[in-house]
Amino acid sequence: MLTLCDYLPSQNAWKVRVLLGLLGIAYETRHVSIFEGESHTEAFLKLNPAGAVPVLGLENGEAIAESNAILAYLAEGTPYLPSDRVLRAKVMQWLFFEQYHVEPVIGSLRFWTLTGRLERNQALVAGKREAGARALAGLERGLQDTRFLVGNALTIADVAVYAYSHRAEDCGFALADYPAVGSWVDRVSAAIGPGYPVHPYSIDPHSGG
Ligand SMILES: N[C@@H](CCC(=O)N[C@@H](CS)C(=O)NCC(=O)O)C(=O)O
Repeated sequence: MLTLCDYLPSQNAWKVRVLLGLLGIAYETRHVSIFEGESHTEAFLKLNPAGAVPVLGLENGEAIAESNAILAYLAEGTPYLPSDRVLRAKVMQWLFFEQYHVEPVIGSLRFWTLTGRLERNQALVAGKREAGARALAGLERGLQDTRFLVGNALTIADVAVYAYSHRAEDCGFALADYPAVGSWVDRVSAAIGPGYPVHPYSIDPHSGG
């Protein structure tokens, strides 16, 4: 059986939970206490040299890290990752967009906001706010004439980009300023369905949240 090394408040891990659920794949969860340093032990660094969750452990002992790489692995051969070369490249385009413009920007600001780390990162906050607004504006432009990021149905591009962008209000962005993003958030939310809660940092006494 697959094993997911998980940390519940992580939206990177949330992406993987969602896709495993949509695909109906059974898996075991291994909770990793990242604020107690569990993702930086020698054993964990063998699974992911970057020392972060999520990591997907395969039946053959291999481990795959980086949330979007895990999504691509799981989605292979399913409608969530089209086989057409151009559509597939467009899915990749949004996965890379997410890892450059969304996760390290909105994800970091949200993390700092929800765990009381804004003050100590003050020097970076203005730049992140500007970059976050640029990311949402880019997403807004990308969603002008399409129901989902790539074509007319949910793909892993939507799951990945939605993970942090739909929570942008947690760190001070107003989704009402981005109407196409707002409608897409509703569509993705309906396509994913209930059953994938966003866990607050406050469930982890070590997080500061
Ligand atoms: N680019 C990575 C980011 C992974 C990441 O930053 N994970 C966080 C939780 S959201 C983590 O495990 N942090 C622990 C640490 O860096 O020590 C991905 O998409 O999977």
